Amino acid sequence: RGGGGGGVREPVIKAQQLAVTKICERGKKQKKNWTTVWSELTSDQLTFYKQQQQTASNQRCALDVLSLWGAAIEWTTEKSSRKNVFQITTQTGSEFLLQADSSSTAANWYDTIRRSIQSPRSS
Ligand code: I3S
Repeated sequence: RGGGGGGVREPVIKAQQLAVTKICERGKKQKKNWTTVWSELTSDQLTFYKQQQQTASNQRCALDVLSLWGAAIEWTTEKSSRKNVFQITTQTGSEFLLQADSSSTAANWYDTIRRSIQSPRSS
């Protein structure tokens, strides 16, 4: 499988601006820091970029790459005062909160990510 680092890349299923904060990294609690990022979903991972566009100098730098293999997703109303927040917990014990002001946008991401988790491309 192509990882985030430059192997074969799966096609992008969904891409949009979302608010995200990592609250736990490999089991270690992180200080909450919401940022608006450009999120790209493929069948096996979610990648966050600072911006949508490539810079003139070809390579985009990912802020974070979240592997969906063995991940869990759930809505949460307790971990943030924001609305439309859902949490993704990775196999490696990292926790991300994702949020969109539009409930339909958030629900659409939730459903699409959940489908990717449930039926990853078997290649
Ligand atoms: O879960 P918390 O600690 O209430 O999260 C809030 C804080 O991270 C806060 O930052 P400071 O600790 O520097 O005040 C953020 O500004 C808030 O956005 C966080 O809460 P929400 O409910 O927005 O996720």
